[in-house]
Amino acid sequence: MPPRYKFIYFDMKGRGELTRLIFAQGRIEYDDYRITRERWLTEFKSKMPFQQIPVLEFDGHVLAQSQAIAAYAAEITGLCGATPLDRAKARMFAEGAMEAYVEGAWYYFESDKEKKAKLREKFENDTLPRFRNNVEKLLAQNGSDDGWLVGSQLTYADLAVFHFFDGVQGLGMEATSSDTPQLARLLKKIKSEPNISQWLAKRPANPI
Ligand SMILES: N[C@@H](CCC(=O)N[C@@H](CS)C(=O)NCC(=O)O)C(=O)O
Repeated sequence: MPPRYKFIYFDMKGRGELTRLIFAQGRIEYDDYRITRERWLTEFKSKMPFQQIPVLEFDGHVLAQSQAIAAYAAEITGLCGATPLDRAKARMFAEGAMEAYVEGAWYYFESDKEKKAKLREKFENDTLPRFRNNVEKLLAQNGSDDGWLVGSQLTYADLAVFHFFDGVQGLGMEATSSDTPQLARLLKKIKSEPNISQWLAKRPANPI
């Protein structure tokens, strides 16, 4: 019997959606347990390993830190990369994508008008084009016939990059540009993976 996974996070994509995408692609059944801020503070926060979420619980284990959870989910679904080097590269993309994503989230959640405008400027004119161009370059460097980021098959690196650009669109910005055709192809391919497209159709609608 496979373990019963319980994935605890807020009702948003944020630091949780990469694991949800990996579970979707790997057809792993899990409890997508979304909590309100109020429940977080009153019932959950003090009990979590680092007083943060996401957290994955199964078989009496409690796993925290979004990157560790995503790497574990990728491991059990065969999406982590074929060799130690590929696994390190996949992790490189997952961490890079999340670092860039978080900058977009800071902009999204900022309530002070002036600070928000500055954060948007930085994200839209620096973080986003830089990450986009870097991914395009790294796709060419990998040279996979099928256009994957690491090795010759889909890994969670592709899902991590997809998650970042999905968030970009959630912020009302253009994901790709005319200078990034390989990236545009990659995002389209991921969107049309049957397991992913099923998840995208049924997941709660949150911008980021
Ligand atoms: N390094 C951690 C950061 C986790 C984190 O910042 N989680 C936020 C939500 S995205 C959180 O738990 N916020 C509520 C709080 O800190 O009280 C990870 O990647 O999981």
